[in-house]
Amino acid sequence: MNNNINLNWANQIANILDSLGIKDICICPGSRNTPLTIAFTNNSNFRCTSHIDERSAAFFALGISKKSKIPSVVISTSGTAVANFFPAIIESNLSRNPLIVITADRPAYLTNTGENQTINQQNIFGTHVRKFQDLDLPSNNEEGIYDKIVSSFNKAIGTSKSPPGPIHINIPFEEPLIKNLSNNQKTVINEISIPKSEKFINDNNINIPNLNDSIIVCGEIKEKDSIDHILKLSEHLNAPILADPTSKIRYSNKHKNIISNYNLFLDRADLNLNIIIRFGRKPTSKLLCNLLNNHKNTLYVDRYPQFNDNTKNTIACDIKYFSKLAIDRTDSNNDNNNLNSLVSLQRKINSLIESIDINHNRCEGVLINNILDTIDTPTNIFIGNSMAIREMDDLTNNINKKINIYCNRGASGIDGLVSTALGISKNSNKSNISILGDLSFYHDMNGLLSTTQMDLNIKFVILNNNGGGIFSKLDIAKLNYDKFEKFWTTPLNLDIKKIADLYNLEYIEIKNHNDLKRLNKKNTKAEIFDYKINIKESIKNKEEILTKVDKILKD
Ligand SMILES: Cc1ncc(C[n+]2csc(CCOP(=O)(O)OP(=O)(O)O)c2C)c(N)n1
Repeated sequence: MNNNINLNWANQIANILDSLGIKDICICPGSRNTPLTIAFTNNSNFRCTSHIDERSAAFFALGISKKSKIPSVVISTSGTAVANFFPAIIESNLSRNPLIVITADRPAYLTNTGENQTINQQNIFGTHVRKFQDLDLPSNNEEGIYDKIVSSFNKAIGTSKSPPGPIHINIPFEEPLIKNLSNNQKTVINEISIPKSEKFINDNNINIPNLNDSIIVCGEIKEKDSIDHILKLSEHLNAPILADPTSKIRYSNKHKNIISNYNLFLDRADLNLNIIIRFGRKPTSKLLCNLLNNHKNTLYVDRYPQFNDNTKNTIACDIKYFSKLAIDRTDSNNDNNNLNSLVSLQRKINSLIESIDINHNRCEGVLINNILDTIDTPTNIFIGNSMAIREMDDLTNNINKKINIYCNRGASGIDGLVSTALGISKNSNKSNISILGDLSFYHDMNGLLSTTQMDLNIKFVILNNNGGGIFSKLDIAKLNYDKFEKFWTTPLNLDIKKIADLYNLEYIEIKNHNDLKRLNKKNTKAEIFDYKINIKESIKNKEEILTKVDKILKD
């Protein structure tokens, strides 16, 4: 038998993935994955990084894929290591980002025998992956591997029926795992043509309904090139665009039709809606989601409108294709009063939102708006969940900057956010800023180790309200329950400066508006900006803003 059968097998897998254009490989330490680790690290076409914590590793890989749209790979040993990939797999699935998870395994005959570090890894991620592919034990017959890897890869990048997402390839290895480092088998990949992946094709026979008296709602949209088409459609229909922070439209195009602060006034707008045209995932604003759910005629346009969405009236189509067709096939709608109604409300409060700064009103949303004002270079912003995204939604203006926005809103976990942001900053020549709550930051503190191992140009801005500030806005907070703090807010009482010291990172406390200028300073190292804020004070200050908004809207 060939001495290096495991390594040859692993090399073949690595070569196939190389030929498919994969570049980034996140590898977690272990014994069973030794042949894989050698095969991938020995191939100079790959950028391999090492990660101790599998949960962080998978989110880091997800972050890379989010930006590049090319699947990145995360590799682990067998056992509970595998299970630590689960949160990132769920996020990758629901946020439609490609991810390839490769797990080493013990031979199947050892499952349920009490053997060390042996668990049942078959289909462990269930319906959360687009495909589970188990490989046979390594042998000299490598023929089958090629089809299995390529068909799995095609599921990861998306097909005509399902969006991009995670796939799981499980690879059992027998001992001895490795005998020497030499690869004694020539790879044959170059002689095999790589099949074209299945492409999504827009249907020319789409039926465009009556789009008069409409509004356009944009949730998280990934394709930047849709934005101009949405603006043109909005102009054609005189339809206001209610743009979620994650829509890529709110901060990259200043336009009179874009409404940014609807969450503050949507319930006061005088709307006469025939139809709501919806692009992207459901928006952050509860008010807006309620409108979408309650309106009889919401049209959802998306390549995969049935994926994790309950909207009944749908068109399966690219946004830009639909927009072009809609402009061609409908008359312009000059008397759409919904535009006037929302634009006049938005205009009334614009100067208030523009004028508030953290020197005069300390709260999370004002800080985020001030950050957006301050940024003067092309920037990737990764926005965290909980208050970060909600306050961003409430209190940020429509601006025109080179900002690309990212988030983990697939399942809205507060886990893995540090690592996802770090993954986005990898291979990036832009500025990178990640705005996270202190609990979210703590939750993935392990991920920070990567900042000591690679040049990652990223600035973390911590909304440090000492625990889950969002819970102070819940009904339970008003009931004076004496265990509220311990079981909901869960204050950390940690000194973030010491976390920065642990990882040898720059620490800056944001005391006033002037401190934000430092966000424009180039640095190849990660930095932590600590915005300390008392949650009670923050809630009071936000209420002050809402009272002013009320007054302005009534005048
Ligand atoms: C993995 C995970 N665990 C728990 C939750 C529930 N949860 C939602 S928000 C939140 C608190 C977040 O606190 P922080 O990150 O400090 O943000 P803040 O609410 O203060 O803005 C928690 C625990 C979650 N979304 N994800």
